[in-house]
Amino acid sequence: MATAKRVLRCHNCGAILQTDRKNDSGFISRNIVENGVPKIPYCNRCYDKMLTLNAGNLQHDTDKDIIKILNDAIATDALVVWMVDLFSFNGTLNPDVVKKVKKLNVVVIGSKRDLFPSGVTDDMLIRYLDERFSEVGINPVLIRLIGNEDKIDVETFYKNFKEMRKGRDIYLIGEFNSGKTTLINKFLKGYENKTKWQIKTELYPGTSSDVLEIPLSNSSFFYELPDLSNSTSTISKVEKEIQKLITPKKEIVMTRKFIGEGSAIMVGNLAVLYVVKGKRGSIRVFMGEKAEAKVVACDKVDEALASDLRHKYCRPVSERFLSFRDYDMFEYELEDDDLRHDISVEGLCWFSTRGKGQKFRVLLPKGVAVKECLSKVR
Ligand SMILES: Nc1nc2c(ncn2[C@@H]2O[C@H](COP(=O)(O)OP(=O)(O)OP(=O)(O)O)[C@@H](O)[C@H]2O)c(=O)[nH]1
Ligand SMILES: [Mg+2]
Repeated sequence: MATAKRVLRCHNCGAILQTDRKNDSGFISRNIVENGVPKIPYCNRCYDKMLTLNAGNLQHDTDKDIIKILNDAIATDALVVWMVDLFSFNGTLNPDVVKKVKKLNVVVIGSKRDLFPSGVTDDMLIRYLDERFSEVGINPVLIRLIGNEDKIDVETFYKNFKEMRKGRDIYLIGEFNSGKTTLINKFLKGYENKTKWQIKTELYPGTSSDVLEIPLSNSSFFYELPDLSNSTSTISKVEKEIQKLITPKKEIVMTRKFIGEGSAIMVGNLAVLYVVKGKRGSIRVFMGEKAEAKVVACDKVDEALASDLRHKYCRPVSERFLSFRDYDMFEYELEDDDLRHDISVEGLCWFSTRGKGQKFRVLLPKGVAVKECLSKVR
């Protein structure tokens, strides 16, 4: 009598899995099979494609006008003020812009301070910003935080910036929605124009971009530049309605999940954190008040992401991601250092846990930046 054997296929390309011919379709390493075929198996080729590693490979759109304007900032040794939204920011900084402003004095302002729970101190957030900028070679001369209720005292502003700008121009940069206009409006409330120039928005010479010019003296200006591209943020990948759901309006929500190997946390269909290796432990998820995080068995994630079922799982659900080809996957192995680490998805959420040598995978829409580093809140 013949014996029946189940034929395993790659979950992505459908090729029959085999361990002998490396260059043929369906090849899966023998050691993977020997350790027990994964419940949802992928051939090596498909698996490697999913593991597009690290932010360096991401597409950062750089506006040529901004680079042109920054070249002028360099030529005049100006001061750069770089605004980042403390919720969205995960250390992903546009490398072209970094390369330019590295040569200048940079002040970093973290906006939306008010969205953080009361236990979160300024020191924690300042240290986080300092670490993220230092890591790309920018050593900020000053880091400040600002929230909705904070006012800007123009006298103090002039005093604080006097030394750093040495009578020269200030260039304000930041991504879409980072709070630049809010900052400028606060500044203008106490501003008195004692110069011979007018405040105006003008086409910057040699570009097709409008730049707001506020005269600081007869020979120096405060410029607000157009938005830096946020092409690696979840915000830029989802529909307008979904943008509203993931952007916090109230205090950032922190939920705790106790999970271990074989379980995953889904934030709508926009991020999945799989625990591939590691004992049961606490994982904190920080996100906007309208997003939801749910625990699902790792082998049920694909089902939960399937179009007919996902609305049953959790919010927010974007209709733009229909199959796993629309996602990237990253893998992180934490050190066993007992320190608090974040795996942060730009513009959406961050997962925080103590390093105990766990292995995680993160699934997220193609092109969205994810980063692992010591925690924002620790
Ligand atoms: N909670 C909170 N919200 C803020 C803060 N600063 C800005 N916002 C909000 O964030 C959104 C964007 O702020 P803007 O000042 O328009 O940011 P921008 O960088 O000028 O953005 P665009 O010009 O639209 O690219 C607005 O809804 C603001 O109300 C803040 O400190 N706290
Ligand atoms: Mg603006």
